[in-house]
Amino acid sequence: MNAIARCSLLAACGVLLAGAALAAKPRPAPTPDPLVIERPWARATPPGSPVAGGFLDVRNAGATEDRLLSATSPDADKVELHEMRMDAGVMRMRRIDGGLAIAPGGTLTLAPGGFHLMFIGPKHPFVAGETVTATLRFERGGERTVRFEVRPIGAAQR
Ligand SMILES: [Cu+2]
Repeated sequence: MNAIARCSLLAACGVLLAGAALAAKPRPAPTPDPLVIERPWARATPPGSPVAGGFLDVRNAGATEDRLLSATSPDADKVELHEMRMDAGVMRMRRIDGGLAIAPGGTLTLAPGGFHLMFIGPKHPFVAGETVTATLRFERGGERTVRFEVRPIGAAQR
């Protein structure tokens, strides 16, 4: 008597077979990276500039909120998350502590006039046509090292 025939004599047979079928199913493929970094670029600096701006979009294709916490760069003393906004008719910049949320299915946009990465103390001029590097740290997604295309000083494009 083979296993299935013997099993059919038992009241629990259906449950056992269902369990065996589940166990035999292939494992799901690893979840694809839910964070998609798009259009990273930085603005070229005039000589001696103490700061440079970095911009990008982070799309969260996952089902769970993530958060951009911080960044570091080999091309600058440090990198901060900043926000520009109008305050009583004056454009002001402030540092953001605690990171920036990226909703599931949403996109965090870092662009001129809004949120941006501030490269503080560039170790060399940021020259249009070259690239600079920063490692972004996310609450869930871990670290991503991103190369930013340097665009001319007047660049406003995303
Ligand atoms: Cu800034």
